[in-house]
Amino acid sequence: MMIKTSPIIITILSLLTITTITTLYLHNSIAYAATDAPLNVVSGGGNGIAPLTGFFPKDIQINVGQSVIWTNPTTVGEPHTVTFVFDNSTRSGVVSPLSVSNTTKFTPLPPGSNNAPILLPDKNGSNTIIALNARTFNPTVIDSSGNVKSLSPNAHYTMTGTEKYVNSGWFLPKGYEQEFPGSGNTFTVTFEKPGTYKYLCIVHPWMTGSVTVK
Ligand SMILES: [Cu+2]
Repeated sequence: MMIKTSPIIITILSLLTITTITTLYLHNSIAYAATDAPLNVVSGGGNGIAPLTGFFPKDIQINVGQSVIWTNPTTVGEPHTVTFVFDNSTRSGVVSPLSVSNTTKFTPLPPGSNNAPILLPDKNGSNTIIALNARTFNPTVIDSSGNVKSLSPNAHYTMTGTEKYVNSGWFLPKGYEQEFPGSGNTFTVTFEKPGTYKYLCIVHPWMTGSVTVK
């Protein structure tokens, strides 16, 4: 005897399959990882008329040793950052004042501020200084001793939990990476220490999210 499956049953079965392969489940608005596979957090999205400025999901919970991958699916070149500021004295914006005591030595004006000038070649081959903070553009880590390390675009960083500052740099949708110096299109962090790690986007400071590591 042949059993005929109705289209409705097929639809229900497909929905069940989709549900089982989803790696997140929601509880009290926190998205939990159902497996130890890397978790994707969407940064921004939308288009040039209505770009989205948020992280989706905003708050996630993962396991020790698990990785989070941030990507930017916007259809125009709208940049975002994933920036962890653990020591508030390292916080500074895209545009930051710097004083120059001689031709080479730049000193951040706010005490302890995490500033560095951007140098671009001008038409004579000399450097022109722009008062933008390179450490908001470029992937940067400041460790517990204050040592600054620049990472490559699309960096995969392992967070020890002792850092003062960890920044993805500006990351853009695929194909738009060349619009800003130091930009990539993804940022990955592996979390090795339990705790709650809050972050923001420097370009849109109201974009915030958190990673809770258990
Ligand atoms: Cu943003």
